[in-house]
Amino acid sequence: TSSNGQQDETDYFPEGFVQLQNPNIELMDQDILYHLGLGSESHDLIEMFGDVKFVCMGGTPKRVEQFANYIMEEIGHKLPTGTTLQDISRYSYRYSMYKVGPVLSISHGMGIPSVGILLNEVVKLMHHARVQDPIFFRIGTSGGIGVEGGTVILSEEAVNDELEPCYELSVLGKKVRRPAKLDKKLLRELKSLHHKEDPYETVTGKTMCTLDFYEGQGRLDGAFCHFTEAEKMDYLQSLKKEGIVNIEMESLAFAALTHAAGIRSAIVCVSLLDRLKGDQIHTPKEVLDEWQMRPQQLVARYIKRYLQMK
Ligand code: R2B
Ligand code: URA
Repeated sequence: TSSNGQQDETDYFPEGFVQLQNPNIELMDQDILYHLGLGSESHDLIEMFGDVKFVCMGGTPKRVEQFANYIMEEIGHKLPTGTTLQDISRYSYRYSMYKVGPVLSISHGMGIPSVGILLNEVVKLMHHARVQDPIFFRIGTSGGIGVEGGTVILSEEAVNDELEPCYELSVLGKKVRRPAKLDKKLLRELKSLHHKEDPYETVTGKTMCTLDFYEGQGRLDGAFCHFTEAEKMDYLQSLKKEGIVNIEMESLAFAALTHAAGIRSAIVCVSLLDRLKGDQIHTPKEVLDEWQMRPQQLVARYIKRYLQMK
């Protein structure tokens, strides 16, 4: 650990347990993970989650439920007889969480605040459950820049709208900046799992994270727009020149908070459209559903390979 309390890529905590950078938690009788509907005294978190290795997050409850069913099939995991897959966080009415053996599949909602709250609680969950060296994935959707719809995009880093790889949060009224770094080795491994036969491309590049889907991503089709199409195109072209391949709304917090916690992580998104060609998502739902399986397939290949190597 370096003097600023951040870890670099290879410098993880002893024994791989997830440590909290907060002395208060150990002093509390119980830690309530409010938005997950769990607590460190009300639940046996070690028994429930101690065997977790992979945490996969996606925006919607439906997609993460689907991923849980898909990964169950892929890794050949059997639920105990008479039981079905249950949303562990159903009583929180906020996020959905499914567990399939070593894999947790959790919805994060839309935007930085939503994924940020979730990550605080999931990092604490990893700590309380004494999980060792977990790997986090965001499996998401995004708008491509010069990239066709259906393309899989692996993020090299997350940048803010000033193109800095930096997540900024106000703490006690002062801006705190944290590096939005992703794990380079994990990225290379994921890239290598693209198959030549896959009927789509898998590309890498920078991901821009915004606070809005419409004006904030230069769309002409929101309820508000005070710029021209030419200004929009200039802006998107300038992003492309800077190496930005896609735009979405969670990567900054996801990258920065996993990095700050010493957790290896990667972001795998599918592009829903090429923003250089339009703003609205016209593609039929069945096609979008098929596209959204692509990041899931790549992450499933990684998980399967990991479990086979064990
Ligand atoms: C991608 O898709 C959502 C907006 O439609 C947002 O959560 C994101 O990052
Ligand atoms: N998600 C986004 O944030 N932007 C898009 O254009 C598509 C999905």
